[in-house]
Amino acid sequence: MGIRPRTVLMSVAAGAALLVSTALVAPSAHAAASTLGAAAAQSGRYFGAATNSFQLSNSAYATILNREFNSIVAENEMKWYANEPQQNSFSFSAGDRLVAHARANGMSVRGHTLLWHAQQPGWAQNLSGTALRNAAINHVTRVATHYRGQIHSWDVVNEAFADGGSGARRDSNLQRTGNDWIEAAFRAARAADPGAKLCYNDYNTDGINAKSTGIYNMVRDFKQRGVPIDCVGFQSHLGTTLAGDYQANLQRFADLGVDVQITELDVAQGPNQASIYERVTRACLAVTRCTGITVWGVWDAASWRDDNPLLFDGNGNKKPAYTSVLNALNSVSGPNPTTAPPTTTAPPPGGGACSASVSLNSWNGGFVATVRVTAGSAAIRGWTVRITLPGGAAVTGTWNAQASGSTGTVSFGNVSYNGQVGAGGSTEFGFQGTGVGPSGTPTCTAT
Ligand code: 9MR
Repeated sequence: MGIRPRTVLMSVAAGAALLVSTALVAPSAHAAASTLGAAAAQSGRYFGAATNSFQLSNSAYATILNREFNSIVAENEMKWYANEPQQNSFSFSAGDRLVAHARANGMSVRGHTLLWHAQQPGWAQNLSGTALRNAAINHVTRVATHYRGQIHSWDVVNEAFADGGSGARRDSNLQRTGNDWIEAAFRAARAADPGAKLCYNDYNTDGINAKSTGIYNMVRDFKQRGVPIDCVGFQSHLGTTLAGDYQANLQRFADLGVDVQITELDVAQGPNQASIYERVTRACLAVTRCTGITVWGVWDAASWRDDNPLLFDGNGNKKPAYTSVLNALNSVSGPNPTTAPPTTTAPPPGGGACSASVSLNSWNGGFVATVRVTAGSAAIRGWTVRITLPGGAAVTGTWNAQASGSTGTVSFGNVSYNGQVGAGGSTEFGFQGTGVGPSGTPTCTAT
């Protein structure tokens, strides 16, 4: 990314800032708003900042946060390591303080983040397979349930795609539980909090490139198969240039039928800082479904980067970038973004049909079977697959399904997060065994 994380405390260079006088754009339908949140609200959008609960007790900081922003996101305190430090033992107090602060000050809350390969608690880092999948879905369910009704948008899954030209998923312990881990997380989040918008969030997606296209293809697939996704977050940790197709990239996602949000904006200090901030703001305003912008911190002293990338300096002074954002927000009074709450999809009617196919990876004395369950022309609510093993073979482990029996004909039923399959859609489970793997055609019964 060309971005240097903060490694040392920087002393703030005062006095050197060049104050550029920016021509005020005459607002047409309304008087210019004097804060970022109020200016964004003129077109129905929010303008937010990442924060940490300990920062709220710094009064200079809190004054700016409360005056300028009408949305907050936890920079760290709603991450897995923070709110489930021991398995099934939850610690919500820091996140709760942020939510209470937001409510008291009329701000909405972005939730960041339910599942991510980084900042996992140690116990989760040590899990794999079914145990990790179950723990991850339990985490999504418990956290989204705790905050039910209080979160505007959840980053359900963060940074699951690889950098570089592959456009593929990133390898991680979560990815190794099966490619359907992301959709399982979105389904669990929807069930737990039907009122929150559910987002996929990533970085290095600030233009049309291999990574953003990989995500685009996933979102298109989710929309086609009815996986509940409402929004895509573009982190926008930016350097000294901005891709010319930044807005076009937002628009192509919006055209898939999801909202888009700028979720972690910060821009390297330098001659282009103010103009890049302005262009990002204008790009969001120009995309009807771009519903809000969040900067990744209030002032430079609090940034994770050491190149002063935020809108306020360490003394709380407004930088030229602040003025460029405010003026851009004030220059546009519409169009309003889509504000309708996400549609809660009723469970599909039962009674559809399904089929199953097995692919085997065998060796002398054992095998791994991957089973694909495919719904027929109607959606299904649940499934049971029966597979007959040859004499002497036995199932020793199963993931993404509940096995009953281990020898002869074994039944595999769906688990909570993968029973619903849209018409024509499919899901996978797997099992490992000793002996020779199955060779016949499995039967599939839909419920
Ligand atoms: O700003 C966050 C920093 O305080 C943490 O140390 C870091 C840990 O990985 O995470 C930072 O926030 C990241 C965010 O959660 C996801 N996108 C990238 C952000 C910057 O690294």
